[in-house]
Amino acid sequence: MKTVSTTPFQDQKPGTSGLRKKVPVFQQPNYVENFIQSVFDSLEGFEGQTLVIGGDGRFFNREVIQIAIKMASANGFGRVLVGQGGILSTPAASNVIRKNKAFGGLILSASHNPGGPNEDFGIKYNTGNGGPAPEKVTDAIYARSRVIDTYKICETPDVDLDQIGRVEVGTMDVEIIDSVADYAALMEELFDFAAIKAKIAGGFRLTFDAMHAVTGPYAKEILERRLGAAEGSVKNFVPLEDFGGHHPDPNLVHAKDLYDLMMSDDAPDFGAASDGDGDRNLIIGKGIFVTPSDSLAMLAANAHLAPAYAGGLKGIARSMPTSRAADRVAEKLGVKAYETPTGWKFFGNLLDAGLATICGEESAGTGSDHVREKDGLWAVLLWLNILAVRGESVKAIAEAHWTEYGRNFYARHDYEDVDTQAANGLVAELREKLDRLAGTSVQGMTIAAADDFSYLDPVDGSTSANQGIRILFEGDSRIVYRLSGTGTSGATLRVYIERFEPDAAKHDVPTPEALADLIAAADEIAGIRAKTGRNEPSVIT
Ligand code: G16
Repeated sequence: MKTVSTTPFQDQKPGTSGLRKKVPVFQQPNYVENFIQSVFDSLEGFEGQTLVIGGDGRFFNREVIQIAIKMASANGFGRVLVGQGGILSTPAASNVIRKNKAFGGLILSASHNPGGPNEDFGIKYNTGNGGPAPEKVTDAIYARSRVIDTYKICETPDVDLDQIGRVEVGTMDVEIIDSVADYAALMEELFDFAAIKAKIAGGFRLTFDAMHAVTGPYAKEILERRLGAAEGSVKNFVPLEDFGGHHPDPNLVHAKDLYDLMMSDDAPDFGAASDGDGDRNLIIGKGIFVTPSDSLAMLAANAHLAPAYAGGLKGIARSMPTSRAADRVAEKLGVKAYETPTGWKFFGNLLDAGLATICGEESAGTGSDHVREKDGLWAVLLWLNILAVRGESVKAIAEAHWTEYGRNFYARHDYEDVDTQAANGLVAELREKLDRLAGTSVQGMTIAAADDFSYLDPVDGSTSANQGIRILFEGDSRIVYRLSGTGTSGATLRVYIERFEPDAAKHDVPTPEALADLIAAADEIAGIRAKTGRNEPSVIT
C-alpha cells in the first residue's frame, strides 16, 4: 500500500449526476485518483464494508475500475463487488448495492453522452440506499477535492474483470459478479412475466434499441430469453466503448431509426430504447411517441396492473420541469404529488421515507422504489405488463388517458454548447425581472406568476434554491428555463414548454402547433435568439 502525494484540481465539482468531463481531462495524472480519494475522504465508517463498482462499458471504464479497486483496498474496504467486464447498468448497480447491503458504490458513466477517447466519462458515488449521493455529500466531495494532497493505493497487478469469481487485492476481497442475473431476477419479481410472455407468444411484436450501450446484455436476457421475443428484437445489443460512434441518447434525434420504424406501415406493436448506462427510456407505440412526462403519468395511472404495484401507490414524484400530467393522476388516485428539482438524487429521501412509489422526469427517466435510480428496462417492462393486461395498443391507452385527464402538450428545446457567459447572462437577466412579470402579457397570454424554483425537502428539511425559472400563464400553461448540469462543453440552455388542453377534440393537434405561441413567448421573454445567437434549438424532445 502506498500513500502518494498529489496536488488538487479545482474543477471536480459534481453536477446533476456525478462528475462528468471529457476523457482527456480524466486522463490527466492523478485526476481519477484525486476524485476517488475525495469521495472516500468524505465518507465515514466504511472500514471492512462492501463497495460496488461498475460502469456502462464506455472508453476508459476498465482503467478506472482497476484504479478504484486498488484504492478501495488501500483505504480499508473489506470487499468490492464488480460487474463482469466492468459492466453494471446504473439501475443494476443500485440493486446490487441494496441487495448486498453495501456501504455504497462507484458508478462509472457519462450516461447518454457520447463515449470514446475524446468524448465523455463520468464518476458518480451512490450511497447505501442505492441512490446518487445527496447534495451534502457531493458538496463535501467537492470541498475535499480542492485541498487534497495525498491518495492511497495498493500496488498490485490488475484484476481479471472478465472472470467471474473471487480474488484478493491486499486484504480486500474482490468478487466479479454476473452483471445481469440479480437485476433480471428483480424484474421477474416485479412484473407478470407469464402474461407478457403469453402476449408475445400470441403475435405481439416489439423492438428494443440498446444503442450499443449497457442494456444490451440485460435486454437480450430479459426480452428475448425470458419473455420469448423473437431473436433480433433487441438491436445494437453489444456494448461498445464508443457506442458505435453514436450518442447513446434515446430521444427522437439519436434514436431516429427506431422512430421511423415505429411510424412505418410495418411497425411492430411496441418500440423502446435505453441510454448509455441504462437508466433512461424511450417509449414509442405503433404510430405514437409517448413523451417521458406522459409516460410517467400513464405508468402511474396503470401501475396497479403489475404485481409489484397492485396494492396502489404511496405517492408520485416528478422533477419540476416535468409536465404536470402526473399530478392529475395523483389527484385522481388520492395520493400526494411531489415536485422536486432536476436530478434523481432528490427522489431518494421520498422513496426511503415511503412517501412516493413512482418517480419520473422529462429527461426520459422513470423508476420506482424497487431501486434508487431511474430504470430504463423497468419502464419498458411496466409498459409491457400494462399492455398485456389491458390488451389495447399504446395509442389507444394514450388517447384514453388524455380523454380522461386532459392532455399536457409538452416539448423541451435544448440550446447546446452555447457560450457560458451568454447563457449565464440570459438567466441572470431573467432572474432580475422575475418580480415584474406577473400581470404582464406576452403573445396574447397573461403571466399569472413567475419565480425561481426552490425546494424544501420534506424529509430532511434541506433547501435547494435556484433550481429553474418558472413562468406560469393563466390557463395552466408554463415555460421553464434552466441550465443543464450534465454537459461537458459550454452551457446548455433548456427551455421546457407545456400547455394543458382539457378538450379532447383538440388533442390531435401536432405538438409544435399546440405550443406555437408559448414557443414564441419563450423567446420574447428571455431573448434567446439575441443572446445566444441561435435561431433554433439544437435538439427538441
Ligand atoms: C441526469 C440526472 C437526471 C436529470 C438529467 C438531466 O440524468 O440523473 O435526474 O434529469 O441528468 O439533467 P440536466 O438537465 O441537468 O442536464 P442522466 O441520465 O444523465 O444520469
